[in-house]
Amino acid sequence: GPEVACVGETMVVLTPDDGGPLQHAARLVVGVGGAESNVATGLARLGHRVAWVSRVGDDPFGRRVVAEIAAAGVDVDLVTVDPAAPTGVYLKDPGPAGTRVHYHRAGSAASRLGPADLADPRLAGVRLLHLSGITAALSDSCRDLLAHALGGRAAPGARVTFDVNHRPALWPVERAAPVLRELADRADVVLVGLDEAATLWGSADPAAVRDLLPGPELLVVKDGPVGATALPRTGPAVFVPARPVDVVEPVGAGDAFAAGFLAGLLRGADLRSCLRLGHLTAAPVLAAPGDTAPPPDPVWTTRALAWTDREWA
Ligand code: KDG
Repeated sequence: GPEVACVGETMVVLTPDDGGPLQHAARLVVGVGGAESNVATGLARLGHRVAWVSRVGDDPFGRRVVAEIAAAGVDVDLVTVDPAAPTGVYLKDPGPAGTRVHYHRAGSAASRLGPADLADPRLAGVRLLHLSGITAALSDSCRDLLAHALGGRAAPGARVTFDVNHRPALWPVERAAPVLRELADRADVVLVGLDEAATLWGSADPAAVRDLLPGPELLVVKDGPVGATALPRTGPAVFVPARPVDVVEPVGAGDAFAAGFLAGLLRGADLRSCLRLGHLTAAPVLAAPGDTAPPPDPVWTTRALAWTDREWA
């Protein structure tokens, strides 16, 4: 069975092929995007056995989503085809102030996920159960699923990992902030961006985020090109700087970082190595246009994990 299960919605994503504004686009490129399935893809490419749990519509886009994720080596046996609702879609609208997203996902098949989707006995043996705050914005049944999983009822022996993933296009910050804080505080391992924590909760630094979230055994605060800090509940915080990357498109980099970090946890690595593996896995996604990218060469990864701090920086 799988070592990890990642749970959440994945959509078809349509992007203007010329990189211009959506309003004037003549052609859209079809891709697949979803935060949790991006994490699953990253973990599979790093050699881990990982399942993606979700719902898709009984439609061509649903079949495309499942086929692409399966092609990356992810177990899709626990994906339900739900004939009662469509697969979600989102559009990217590139503009001078960055890319805006437009969602067509209200009432999607994945918004009908609920606790029953976690009842399969194959999930009982996973070591990590990965969730994100996106799911909290989708529906009441999705919030029930998160409560069920964070209560340890889906996979009793698993550590529950939670990426806060605030998506401003899904819900206003005033509604998201208390919900995401409450959910994150009940997870075992939490990942959050420092900018995201500042937007949601006004936190200025990693220690301030830790004060707001005393529950998790481990908190990871990511600060983009600066680096990332792991703050265990007991013991000193560990900071690892990011290495310079020529950024092409950042979407998906947080998910790749999560995949690398979680792979480190699965391998029993120390926190510094987990953070390094996060950065090393995020780098190729930052340097590529899509949501995912092939992982770094394992020979190079092994070497980079053994470097001294000076060699790394
Ligand atoms: O992390 C990347 C995701 O944001 C993207 O793939 C789309 O899952 C998505 C969402 O809900 O925004």
